[in-house]
Amino acid sequence: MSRMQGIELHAIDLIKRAGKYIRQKMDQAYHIEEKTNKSDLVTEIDQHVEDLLIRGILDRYPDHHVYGEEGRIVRPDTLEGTVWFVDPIDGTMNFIRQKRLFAISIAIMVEGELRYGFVYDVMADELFHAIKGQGAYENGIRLAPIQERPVKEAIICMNATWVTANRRIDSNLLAPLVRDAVGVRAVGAASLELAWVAAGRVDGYITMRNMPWDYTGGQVLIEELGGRVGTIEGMDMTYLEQTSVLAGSRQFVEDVLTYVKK
Ligand code: 2AM
Ligand code: CA
Repeated sequence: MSRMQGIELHAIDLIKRAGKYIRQKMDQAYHIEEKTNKSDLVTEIDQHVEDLLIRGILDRYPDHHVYGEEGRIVRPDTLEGTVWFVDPIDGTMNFIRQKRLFAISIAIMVEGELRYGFVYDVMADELFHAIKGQGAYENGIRLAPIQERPVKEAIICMNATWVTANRRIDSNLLAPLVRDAVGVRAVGAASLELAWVAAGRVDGYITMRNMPWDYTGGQVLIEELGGRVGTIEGMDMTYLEQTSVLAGSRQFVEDVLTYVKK
């Protein structure tokens, strides 16, 4: 077996072990800190899980790079070589307040191409994973291609922030989506919302503020199932900075772009 053939199993093993650690620690007292604002939180569990994942990756692949949310290792500033995008707990607010609906998200990029994506719903014990060109799976069962749906037939995952006054987009542009869609939901964990698009539980995900560790795991899942992931301006991702995210079937994404470009 070549070094890269085992990478999927290695990633899954690390994710499952990290999930077990989180479930063991989550009912004990832990320290919580605010990062940029009151909704951007980190706990010592996020930090320790990122440390566990980094160690597990670099022990086996010392020449790989890790782009992690909690900055426990210097982030690469290019996409050269093999880059692991790691979010140890996506949906930290849910983790702290709801004790569910948070995920471990990992994506592996090789020479600029996203090849592997993993999103693990820790409390539901649901692992979504995809390998480019080899299918996308929910707990080992192959997922069907994403159904094409226009906005008028879609359930959209979107936080209400973006239809109230905000710094990133004119709220009048996104409000008509809420009016026209079949329903709107907000889970509070970007990677899970993207995994749910892949699994056909919802039809699209829109946010104005994600980082690469939030969306890359889910991006691999969605693209492998024929869907699209890009920015709200209709551009491709550039992966090293904060970005908007518009994800769903080709038809959903094209339809949303007609609302936003009005
Ligand atoms: P996190 O819990 O890993 O921070 C909440 O709406 C979603 O947005 C979560 O996926 C959350 O990820 C992410 N998020 C929260 N604050 C963010 C920020 N300042 N920049 C980018 N993503 C953020
Ligand atoms: Ca996180």
